[in-house]
Amino acid sequence: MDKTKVRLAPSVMCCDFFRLGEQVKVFEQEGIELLHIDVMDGHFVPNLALGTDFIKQLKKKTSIPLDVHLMVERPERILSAFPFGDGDMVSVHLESTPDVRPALAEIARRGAKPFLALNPATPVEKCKDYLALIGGLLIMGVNPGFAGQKLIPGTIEKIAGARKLLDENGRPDAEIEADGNVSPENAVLMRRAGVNIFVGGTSAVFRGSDLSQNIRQFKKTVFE
Ligand code: S6P
Ligand code: MG
Repeated sequence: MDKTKVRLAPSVMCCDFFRLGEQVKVFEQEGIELLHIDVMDGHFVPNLALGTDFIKQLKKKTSIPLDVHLMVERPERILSAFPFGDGDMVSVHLESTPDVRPALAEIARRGAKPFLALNPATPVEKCKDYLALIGGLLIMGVNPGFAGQKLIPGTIEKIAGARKLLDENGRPDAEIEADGNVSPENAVLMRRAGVNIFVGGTSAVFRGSDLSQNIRQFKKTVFE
């Protein structure tokens, strides 16, 4: 697979949990190649979401690779509880632990692609020391914790800065993922700035009731 292939990763937190199986089937039918899983611990972010048992069950039901977004304090302490492996992606936040290296190394050791996630207030330059250890950067366009927020001004410029940092430091192969208010309109600008993985939440995949139509429309507007 092209290392920086353009992909839409629906955010499972935004699914209708009473129709989860049906909605995952739609993702499979629409050729979705990544499912974004928000894990929240109530400490790193002021909310709780998706845990290890949920992810284990989901993995049994679908072969779509997972994109696990860990919004937890000290992720290195809890990584072993998560069922990720070859073909999956796992993001840890730079702000979530004093040293992010052990977590990134453990994710890679288990065959998944380590991503470094950045809160809106964290400058991209702070990633410089970790560029050799990552498969990509996850740039938050909103403060993590809740779906349905508005894009923080300056996010598009920050993405362009992240792309420049990666390219200038020998990592043109590294991916950039955008998370938070990734509407088709914002995603067009994000793509131009260097994003190749788009998290689809309430602004894209889950607006209205026709998920298939939303996915098709998003791909048509942003990918083509
Ligand atoms: C937010 C979380 C996200 C949301 C997604 C929702 O803390 O990390 O992945 O699920 O942002 O998308 P939207 O379009 O509602 O902002
Ligand atoms: Mg997320």
